[in-house]
Amino acid sequence: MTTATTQQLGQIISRRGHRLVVQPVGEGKAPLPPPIHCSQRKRLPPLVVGDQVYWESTSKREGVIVALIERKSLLSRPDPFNQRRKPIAANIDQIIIVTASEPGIDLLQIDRILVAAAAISLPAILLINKRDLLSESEYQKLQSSLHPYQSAAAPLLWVSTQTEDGLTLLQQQLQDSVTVLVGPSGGGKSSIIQALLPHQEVMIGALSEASGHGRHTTSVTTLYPLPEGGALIDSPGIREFGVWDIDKETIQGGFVEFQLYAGQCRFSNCNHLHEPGCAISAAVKSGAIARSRFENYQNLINNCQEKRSWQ
Ligand SMILES: Nc1nc2c(ncn2[C@@H]2O[C@H](COP(=O)(O)OP(=O)(O)OP(=O)(O)O)[C@@H](O)[C@H]2O)c(=O)[nH]1
Ligand SMILES: [Mg+2]
Ligand SMILES: [Zn+2]
Repeated sequence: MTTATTQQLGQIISRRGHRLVVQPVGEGKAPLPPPIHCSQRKRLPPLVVGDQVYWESTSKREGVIVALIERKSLLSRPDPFNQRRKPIAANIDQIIIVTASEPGIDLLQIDRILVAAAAISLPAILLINKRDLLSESEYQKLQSSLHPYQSAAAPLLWVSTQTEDGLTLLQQQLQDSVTVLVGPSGGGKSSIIQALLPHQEVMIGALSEASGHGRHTTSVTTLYPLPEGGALIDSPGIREFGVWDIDKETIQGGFVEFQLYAGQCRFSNCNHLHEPGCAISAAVKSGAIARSRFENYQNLINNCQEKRSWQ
């Protein structure tokens, strides 16, 4: 018996501490084999949900991961408690930012996630959930504050898991792609997955009565395969999606509408802060670039590490 013949292909579908759950690859249209609980060989880097791996069986439902197949993409965020980035998920094709009027729509947080997505060249979709909670006038108001996204940064989807509004459109965006859902706790990431996959058991939490804020119901990132191909990845709600370790060019990459003005500022190294002859500032004044996006851009630039070294 050689080692090579006992190695099998699989994908990590959840991780809790050092316990990794691997979904072995199925055969054709046959139902998927049961998941295997695995440890990993020490020489491998920390593994995350979405990783494609080779594993070897050690007992009936247990195994050890022996090799990692090269990742197509890795979404991570800086960890405020240490200097390294915290990996979230691998081999993703797109990011859906899920947010809702409860617990509140934070445009700066959306822009931070858009920067993080652009930094790894992943397309993002902005999903506003809980459409059912909005009156017509609230909906109109929100639509106008989100207009800059729809016209520039990311397609916008309005969804309600309660009335099932927008779910068909959403489904069309998901086919054959691995999609990670990110956003604040209580926005409805898990509810959306549950609505799309009614036979799965997904943990959904009630908003805390007192604060109206989420309670961090999902604590483990989990991958759910879609029956038609592709997968959805549920992630724990984020309080802070920092981009302070990202450089100026990468932040600018998250503001796609600025690219139209590339090379038009008086200074070639213009930071678009307060420099004279800045084409971006002029576009904001004329209304071609949304002031809310510009202010968020300035906020991110003023807080990034690189800025500290300019001063
Ligand atoms: N009114 C309304 N409530 C919704 C909708 N979708 C989800 N909810 C409620 O919002 C609350 C939070 O939903 P979750 O799906 O747990 O939110 P989450 O984003 O997964 O939260 P974390 O796991 O903490 O990150 C639950 O009480 C849901 O029932 C919706 O379309 N309309
Ligand atoms: Mg959740
Ligand atoms: Zn400029």
